[in-house]
Amino acid sequence: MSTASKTRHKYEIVAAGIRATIADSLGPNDALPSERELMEIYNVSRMTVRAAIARLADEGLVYNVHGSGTYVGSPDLFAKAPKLTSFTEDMVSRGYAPSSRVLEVSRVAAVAAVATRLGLTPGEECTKIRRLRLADGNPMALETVYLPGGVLPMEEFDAKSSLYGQLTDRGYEIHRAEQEIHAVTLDEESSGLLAVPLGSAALEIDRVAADRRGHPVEYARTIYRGDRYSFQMAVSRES
Ligand code: 16G
Repeated sequence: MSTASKTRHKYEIVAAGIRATIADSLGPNDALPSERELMEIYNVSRMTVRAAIARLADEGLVYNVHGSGTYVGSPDLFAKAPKLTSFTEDMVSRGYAPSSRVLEVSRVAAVAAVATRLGLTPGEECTKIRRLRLADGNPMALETVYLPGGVLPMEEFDAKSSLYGQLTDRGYEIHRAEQEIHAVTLDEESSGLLAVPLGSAALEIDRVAADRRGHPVEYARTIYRGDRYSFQMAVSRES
C-alpha cells in the first residue's frame, strides 16, 4: 500500500470518529476538541487530523474560525450543502416519487464535444440515453446522457431504473462531478415533453461525472422545468 493511500485511510477513520462524536454528543456551534486533543484521541499526526477536519468542512458538517478552533455547523446550512445526487435520490429527498419515460437508448459515435468530456477519441463508441424524468407522474426534467461504450453497453442498460444504481453495480460508482448551470428557453420538442408552453424558461445543468479513480463516466445534460425546480447551495468565505 502506498504512503498516500495509508494517509487517506487514516484520515477517513478519524473523520468517521468525529462524525460519530458530533452525532452522539455535540450540537450546532459546539466546539470540537482541539487539534492536539484529536491527535491524542486518535493517536495520529497533526496532518491527519487536519485532513479529517478539511473533509468534514467540505461536507458542511464543521466550520473553522481562524485562531479559535473548529465548530459544528448548523443543520440548516449542512442540509443545503450541494450533494452529488442522481435524479432518483434528488426527487426522493424532495418528497416526490421518481419515474422515467424512455425516449432513446442508442449506440452512437462520440462527436468532439462528447469525446473531449469523456476522455474518448472522436468517433469512439458511446451509449446515448434520453429520458423524460417525472416526479409524482408529472414531467420534471429531460436528460440526455452519454457514457463510454465500455462502461455501459446499451443492451445492458435497464432504462426504467436508476442509472447511478446500475453504474455502482458495475463498479463505476459516481464519486464527483463538475457542473455548469445555465438558463435556456424550451423549443417545440422539449416544451412539449415537459408539458409547458413553447419558449418557457428552464434550467440546464451540464454534468461531467467521474468514478473514484477519476475516470470520466458520464456526460449529461439535464433540463429542468423552471417553474418546478430550483437548485440550492451553501456558499462560504472559508477557503
Ligand atoms: C440526474 C443527473 C444526471 C444523471 C441522473 C441519474 C443532474 C444535474 N443530473 O439527472 O447526470 O444521469 O440524475 O439518475 O443531477 P438516476 O440514477 O435516477 O437514473
